Amino acid sequence: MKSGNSSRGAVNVTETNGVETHLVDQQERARRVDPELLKDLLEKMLLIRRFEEKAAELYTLGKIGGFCHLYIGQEAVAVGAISTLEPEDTILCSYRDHGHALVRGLDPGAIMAELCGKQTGVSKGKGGSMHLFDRRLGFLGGHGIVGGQIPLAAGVAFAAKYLNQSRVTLCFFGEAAVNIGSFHESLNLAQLWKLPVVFICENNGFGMGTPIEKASAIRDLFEKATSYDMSKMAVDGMDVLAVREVLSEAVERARKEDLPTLIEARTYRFMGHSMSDPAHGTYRTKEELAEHRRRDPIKRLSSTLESLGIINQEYLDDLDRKIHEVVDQAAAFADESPFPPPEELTTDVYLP
Ligand SMILES: Cc1ncc(C[n+]2csc(CCOP(=O)(O)OP(=O)(O)O)c2C)c(N)n1
Repeated sequence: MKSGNSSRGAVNVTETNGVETHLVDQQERARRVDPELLKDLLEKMLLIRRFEEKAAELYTLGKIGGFCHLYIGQEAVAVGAISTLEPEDTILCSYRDHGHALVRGLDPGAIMAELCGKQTGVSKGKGGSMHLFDRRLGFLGGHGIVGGQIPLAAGVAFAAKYLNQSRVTLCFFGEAAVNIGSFHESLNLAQLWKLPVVFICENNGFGMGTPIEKASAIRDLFEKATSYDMSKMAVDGMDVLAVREVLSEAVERARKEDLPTLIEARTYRFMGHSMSDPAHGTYRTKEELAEHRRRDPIKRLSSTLESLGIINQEYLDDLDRKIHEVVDQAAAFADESPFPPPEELTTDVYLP
């Protein structure tokens, strides 16, 4: 497996029927990381979880309308990956974008206001859940077209190289996007033109209700990079520290050598595809869902940190209380904010 040469970031995997087993467990990884950073990673994952629980509540109350795709279960991917970036770097992702936006530092109140269609939202209430955006923070969406962000990310990386800027682009997408033609066109050009971009496939096993086995001729999606002679890695997407290690290596390769990487983060979504689907749906059993919930990335990191004596139950309770307050304030801000006025109906939107 081509994965770069760093023993620190490379994933030690034994391939058994396409399923990887990590040889280094999370405790060992944690010992190599500053305890303050470990606590920060935990806080960010918990913020996403609590924010989305609140979003689900507001959706049920009819305060959020339209599409709303929750990220619950996948938090370790966005948190681990984005924790490796510098402020000048850029991020593009799919419509399942609340977590990525929160980690990048977009204001929780402005995100919640966007979900509620309010004028104070990050996209002035006109983008909604799928189109979070903040150019100043290098957060270039939130994209509703499956795979649509992949060629855009290649273009953003091309611009960085062309302008001689030391700027890395992270591009997140679901596993259903790897069968889109522009995924292949983008990977080909990214390697051919040596672009500073990291492609992160968040393989949560399902494209809406279609399991990956029914949509892809191969199981190891990271192998798709082989066609383009691109570096590639698979990682346990439920382990925030494993994700961080792999991303550190890929981001460094992009920044120092102008070389792209394809990463497959194996994760799982605990909720339905969107708010309009029940959590387990008809395409998976309650038992399967329960089994994956045992891999919960937040519980995993908090257990690791407790076992290392870095945090205790009191710390966790305080943290949770603090995050609940942030999320409640975000919801109140969204609720109190006005809807865009009628005269704004045609501004900032594409009119054919
Ligand atoms: C080009 C295109 N085709 C179909 C759709 C409808 N659609 C929305 S989400 C989705 C599934 C995508 O699954 P995946 O890429 O694995 O991401 P996930 O939802 O699992 O995060 C589909 C088919 C779309 N938005 N865009």
